[in-house]
Amino acid sequence: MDYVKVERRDGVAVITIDRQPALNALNWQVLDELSDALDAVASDAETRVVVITGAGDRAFVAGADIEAMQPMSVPEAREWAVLGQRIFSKIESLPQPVIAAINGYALGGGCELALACDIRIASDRAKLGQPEVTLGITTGFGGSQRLPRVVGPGWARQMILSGDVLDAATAERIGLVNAVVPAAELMAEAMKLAAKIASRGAVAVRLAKRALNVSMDADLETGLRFEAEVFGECFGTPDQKEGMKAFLEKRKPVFTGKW
Ligand code: DAK
Repeated sequence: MDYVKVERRDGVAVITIDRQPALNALNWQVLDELSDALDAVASDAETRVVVITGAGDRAFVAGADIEAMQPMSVPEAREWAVLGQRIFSKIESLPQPVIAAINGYALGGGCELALACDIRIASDRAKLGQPEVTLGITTGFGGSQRLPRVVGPGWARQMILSGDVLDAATAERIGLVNAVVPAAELMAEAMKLAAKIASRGAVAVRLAKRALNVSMDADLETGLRFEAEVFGECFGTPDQKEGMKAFLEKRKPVFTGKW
């Protein structure tokens, strides 16, 4: 792959988007490669957590590629939006939790990529926004749907309708990112959190992600039914037996992650 690198370390897969001359902007090839990388980690039982970041110190992803989009016809733009949405939905429904380590500009499609992740940690140099209206277009990779779910309707409307770009501190204040850390510590902090999640019961973590996803779309009754379902499923796993036994024996659990 030319633009997307995957490194695996201690149960954590780090996916790096590396197209630095264009501030890691997403063109067809980057999206294709990202899709392949996601398929590979999704089916890798050893991977407990995924971290997505951008190469270099300037950008996470500065958006969909404006040069590639500029000449698009209406059907081509629709196809482009569907492709991007399909890949970002793949992130959302990946079995493992995904952490976005936002190391710089996360604009347009870059902000939408981060929104499809479960957790967002930003460097103090990050800038986030949905500037599509400044280019005469709407969001196309899920921003109008996921941003309000993350920050609420008020800030989502302000960001998407104005195109304003937020600094990291404001993004943290409105809940767009979970934490802001010094740029030099970003990957270490993201990996620390990833390692913590990777140390938990892997089946429980995967099922919890599924239940959280259901909470975004289903009514409460359906969501509660689903929660009862996955809660029950945990009790068929060795990790539930071990986790509770270890608690009662006042020791650390040794999880296997087996179903
Ligand atoms: N696409 C292509 N190239 C980009 C880019 C982008 N999004 N962002 C930056 N670059 C390129 C620049 O053109 C420049 O290339 P060269 O001139 O060196 O060849 C290089 O990266 C460095 O950028 P700058 O020289 O501009 O660097 P600065 O530090 O001065 O400025 C910046 C950094 C991030 C503030 C600036 O580059 C910028 O404003 N970039 C555009 C950010 C942006 O507007 N992003 C949102 C893109 S729109 C849809 C599907 C998807 C989407 C929408 C609709 N449907 C199909 C409906 C998604 C849309 C977007 O993401």
